[in-house]
Amino acid sequence: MGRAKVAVAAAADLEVLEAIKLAESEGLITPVLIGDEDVIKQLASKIELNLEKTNLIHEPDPIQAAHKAVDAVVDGQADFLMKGLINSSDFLRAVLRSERGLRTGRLLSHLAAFQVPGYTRLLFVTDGGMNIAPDLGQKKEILENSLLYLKGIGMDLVNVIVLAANEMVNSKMPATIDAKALEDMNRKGEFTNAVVEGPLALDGAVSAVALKHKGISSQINGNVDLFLVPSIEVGNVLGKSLVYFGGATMAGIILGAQVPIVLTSRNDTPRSKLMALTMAALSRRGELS
Ligand code: COD
Repeated sequence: MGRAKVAVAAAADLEVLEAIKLAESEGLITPVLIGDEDVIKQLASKIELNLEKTNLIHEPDPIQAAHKAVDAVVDGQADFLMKGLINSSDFLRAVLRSERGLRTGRLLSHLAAFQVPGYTRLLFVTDGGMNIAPDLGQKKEILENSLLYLKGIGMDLVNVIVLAANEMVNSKMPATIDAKALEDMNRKGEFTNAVVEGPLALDGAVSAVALKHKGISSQINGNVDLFLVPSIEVGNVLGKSLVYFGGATMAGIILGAQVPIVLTSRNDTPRSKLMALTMAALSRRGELS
């Protein structure tokens, strides 16, 4: 695949630099580091990250660093973008700026991947990172973004559960109405490479035993690949629960922009950030295939 050039916004952070070091040594990336030069150099020497050949852009203000990182992508100096030590909303506003931003006309959305001990497949969750309270049309676009990405990395058929608190459509629970509508859209052929079922609660999505007990028939039968969640809070809490209670490793990227964008949480481990860089790098392979 070749190394991708990654512009890192507000790079003065130990875990971010550790992930960069790992990704560089795996041959995945070459970084362009934007942030406080002195702090970056100090942290780099602590972890023995060699910066001799690294393009370092001094910008101590995190928001300005995000803008300069977006500039680097727009000007062709970087292939994709990574969030460092900066608030997610501030970072995303730089991505969405109307002049020289990274919009494409599509909805941008977040896709997270989890390796969960005891669950035999990789589990994906969307959107727990960008769209706050998507309506039905936006949920459709969020699902399309994820399916496009997953097809690009080689998943020919994706088992999608549109998550809700139960299996019955209930007019007082809008998430159940949207879930049914998305299932119907798939039946009419509006999505490719997917089985889409909903509304369904989490237990039936991951356990054939739970389905049997509840008397629900499901083609997915407890083998969910992708959860489409009703709101950012559900996705965020689900993801953090998997990590903090379930010992999962998480990776997350933004889809739908001109380039893949690595959006990790400030508390993610270096390995988690490395996996997110890998997700972004794989997305380039998807574009090429
Ligand atoms: N895709 C494409 N365009 C968008 C999107 C999107 N997902 N969101 C907004 N836009 C466009 C709008 O159409 C508009 O033209 C412009 O951007 C501004 O839209 P607003 O007013 O809704 O923008 P903001 O700045 O108020 O909000 C956008 C954010 C992405 C900053 C906001 O949605 C946000 O804070 N999301 C949550 C991020 C977060 O905290 N994640 C936490 C987990 S890491």
